[in-house]
Amino acid sequence: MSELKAFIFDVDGTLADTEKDGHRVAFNRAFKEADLDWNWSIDKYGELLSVTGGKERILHFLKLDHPEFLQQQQQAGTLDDLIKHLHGRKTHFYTQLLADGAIPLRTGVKRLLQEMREQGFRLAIATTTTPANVTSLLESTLGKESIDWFEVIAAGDIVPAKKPAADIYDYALEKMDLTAADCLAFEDSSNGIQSSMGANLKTVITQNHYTEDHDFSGALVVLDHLGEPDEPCHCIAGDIGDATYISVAALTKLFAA
Ligand code: XBP
Ligand code: MG
Repeated sequence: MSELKAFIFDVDGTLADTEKDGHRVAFNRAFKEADLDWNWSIDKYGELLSVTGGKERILHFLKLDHPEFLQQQQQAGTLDDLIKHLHGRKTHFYTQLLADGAIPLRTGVKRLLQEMREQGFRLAIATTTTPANVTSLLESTLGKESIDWFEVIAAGDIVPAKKPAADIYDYALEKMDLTAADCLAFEDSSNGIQSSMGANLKTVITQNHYTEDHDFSGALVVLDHLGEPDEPCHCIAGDIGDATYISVAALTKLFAA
């Protein structure tokens, strides 16, 4: 029987609802600064989220909506530099938004992280986003010292293939010298659960506005959020018994089921 030793968290959509009012706004600011008349609406961005990674998402958008512009950039040999520049400026605007406190943690995240630490569980992060975005989110919501709560912050380009590939979770497990059987993952999207389950990790889903219609087959449980004692969570799939919020005790029970 495996023993639960560690929790591995996705970031965007899981620790915080960062996409609609964070990343999307930052992309649009970067496009405006570059005098590009691209503006990603909430719905458009929801479609583009099917591709993980900001640089990959810009390329996907150009292929879909601006093939001529894309071809011009490719022929001029300037495409990679343009995407890297736009993404770098987007990251600047995004980390500025975080520093201004624009994006809070999702319900239950701070409480559960503190409970996990008090009970001696090991913590890690496995995300597609850029490392600077992770440290900025942690600093702005939990304080600078919270970066050290996570033994491994596996993020962005550190692995060759982004989610839904399992690379980022395999990398985190390897760095922690743990097997998937020792851990539980937290995710919010279909790309995310494909990645975590691709690494054979049992996975808890907290869905959000962009992912509520995603396929979460195989998840241990699908929730609207992690809940608080005074703010019950709701089980969309799976079973948390009579628990009304996610605690370490509830997770241990789910893990052993
Ligand atoms: C979400 C992503 C990221 C962010 C944007 O990552 O796919 O690409 O949308 O961040 P996860 P970057 O859910 O794995 O945390 O622009 O830095 O990629
Ligand atoms: Mg996510």
